Amino acid sequence: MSHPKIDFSRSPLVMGILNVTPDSFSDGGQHYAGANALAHAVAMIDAGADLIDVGGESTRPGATEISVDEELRRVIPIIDQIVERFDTVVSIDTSKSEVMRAAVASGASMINDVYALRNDGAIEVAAELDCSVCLMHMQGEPRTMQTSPHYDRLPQDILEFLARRIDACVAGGIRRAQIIVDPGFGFGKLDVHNLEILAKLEQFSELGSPLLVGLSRKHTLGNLTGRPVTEREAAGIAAAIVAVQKGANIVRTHDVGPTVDALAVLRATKQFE
Ligand code: 7PJ
Repeated sequence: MSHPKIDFSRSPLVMGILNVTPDSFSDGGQHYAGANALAHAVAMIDAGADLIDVGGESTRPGATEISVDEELRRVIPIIDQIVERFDTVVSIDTSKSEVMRAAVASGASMINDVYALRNDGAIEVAAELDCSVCLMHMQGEPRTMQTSPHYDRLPQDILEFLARRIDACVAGGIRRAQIIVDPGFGFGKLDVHNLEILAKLEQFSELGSPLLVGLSRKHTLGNLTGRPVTEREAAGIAAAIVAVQKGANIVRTHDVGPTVDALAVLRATKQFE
């Protein structure tokens, strides 16, 4: 398959979020309609996004589930349009194996699954497609995950989950080099959990896979700053810088331009360390 590969030699990479959902928590569905979605993708690519993560189903608590057909109607046209115009890596944010297959056929080269390929058929399809996969930790499931999350030890509980998922994926035929891991900030985690995981992020390097983090606009940043979802950009950039200094390779964000700028400063200082 001739889709662009993720170039980790240019790490840290910035992944721009493209929600094509009418009910996403962070942007209220403003990029939902076709022309708006493409314009937003173009703006993020112009701002320096290395990857675009296309998602058709909201995972926020209380979001309604949608059918495979509806998800395909949302994501496939925009993937086609991005791939036709740009070499930027397209990631498909889905947990459904049918959507994974169709998105990769359209030119996506990464699967970003908040269920870490735990749904039926997901590992088999990802192995067959031989594309990059992001395995994210989530405790519980989106509808109820924030009710009473509990951890015995952090970050060990999450490291153990991810290590088991890596093993299951490799046993299922996914090449280890294709695997990316993600602690899943906000997915079955209280503020204290998110902050402890961020503080101890270096430990994720023991998994031996590139690390993706997504803190952009999340509740913990709102609680730390007292700011609504539209005013969390600065907090998100600070969180991204902390994460990259502790080893994150990909930053998933709504605010691509400012994140790219902030990482340019960090990169410029790194050469003298
Ligand atoms: C994440 C995600 C994340 C990965 C969402 C939001 C909620 N995928 N999808 N990591 N979050 N890999 O964007 O606020 O943290 S949806």
